[in-house]
Amino acid sequence: MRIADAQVVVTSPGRNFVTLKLTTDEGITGLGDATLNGRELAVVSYLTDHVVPLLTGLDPHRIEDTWQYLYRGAYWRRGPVTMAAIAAVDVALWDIKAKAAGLPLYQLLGGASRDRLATYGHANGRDIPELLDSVRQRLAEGYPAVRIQTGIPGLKAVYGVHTTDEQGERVLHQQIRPLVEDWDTDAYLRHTPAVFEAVRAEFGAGIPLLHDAHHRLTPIQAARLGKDLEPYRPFWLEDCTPAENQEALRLVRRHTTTPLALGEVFNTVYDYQTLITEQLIDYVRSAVTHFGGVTPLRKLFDFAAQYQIKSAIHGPEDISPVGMAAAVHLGFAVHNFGIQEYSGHNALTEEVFRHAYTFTDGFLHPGEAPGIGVELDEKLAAAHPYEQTYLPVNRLRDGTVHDW
Ligand code: CS2
Ligand code: MG
Repeated sequence: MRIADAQVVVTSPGRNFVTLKLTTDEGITGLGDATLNGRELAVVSYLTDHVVPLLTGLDPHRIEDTWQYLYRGAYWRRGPVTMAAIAAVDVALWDIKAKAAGLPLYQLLGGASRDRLATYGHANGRDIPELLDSVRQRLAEGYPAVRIQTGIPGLKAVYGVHTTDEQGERVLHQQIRPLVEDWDTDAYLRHTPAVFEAVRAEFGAGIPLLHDAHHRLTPIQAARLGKDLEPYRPFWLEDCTPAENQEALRLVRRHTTTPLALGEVFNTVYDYQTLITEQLIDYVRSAVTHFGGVTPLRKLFDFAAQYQIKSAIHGPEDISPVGMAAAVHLGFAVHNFGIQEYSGHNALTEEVFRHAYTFTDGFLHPGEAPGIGVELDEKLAAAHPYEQTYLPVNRLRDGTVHDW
């Protein structure tokens, strides 16, 4: 068998997605997600201009070799654009191989290690009463765990809380320039324990509560928050401090027993090396799409398992159903599965990407369709072309740019 064709499909059924579609000379197709939120066209070019010309004629069964060829052959290694492009090829090849075997992908990854995948959903509110309603909705949908994010008194717009326009419509991203959100760390540090207090008072001690600090704290501020949240026993505190300097987590770890999750912006194992070997975190967050595919992410999970660290694959709505399907197959097979983030997608996206994975009462199952189990409706995809969007930018009260 040989790769006969490679297409990059860009579509925006409510938000932008980039998908690679490979077709073999025997007519088997494979899909891979290459979506990098806010920088989608960079990956489109990397694939179209530099990778697709190399794929035709290759043996699709040589997944590891193709991965190494694209990683080492580029000379310029790592980074989100490169690894998203390589991820799309990797997942599409796994899709082809599993389809050729007539098996769902998880069967090629060692088979099922569980019956279903526990997920967590996003609950948010501009204030605490609105958050409590949102938690109630997620629990009613069956989510076994909930991430809680709120607005901060005195701040206009904050990560994780839907920004709405004058008509109350959710503003996702500015089309022309990034939305500017505001930030005040001290206000956030004072407010967040009160949020946990209110949710615990309303829903009790039994619900796993997660929170995403979204890279906004210094290590000592992260230590402070981790410690202040201990009485509420969070399931985890995510991205508590920017971790390009992995040693920063040593300081946080010294001060708090709150479990730490990190790494959705990481794209190779080297980003995690100290964090894992010194057990500075408890969950690794990279998505299949941003980490170079199933091949390297499986290796990361096996490395992390030696240090009792678990998977928690990134799964917001900007990971397409193709990327989500790959995540569900991998999470179903690995032993050290932790939890799967799942925000779901809007109805139109579900029509463009028909998938075999199911979400039932808070749990995911990959389904038994051969491959990753996703079909792309190219005609419907073409009817919703790319729209320029940016992720928001954060500024402090004095105007200084801050991590968003
Ligand atoms: C967030 C993401 O889901 C999360 O944990 O950090 O929603 C993140 O903000 C987006 O993926 C950025 O595109
Ligand atoms: Mg996050």
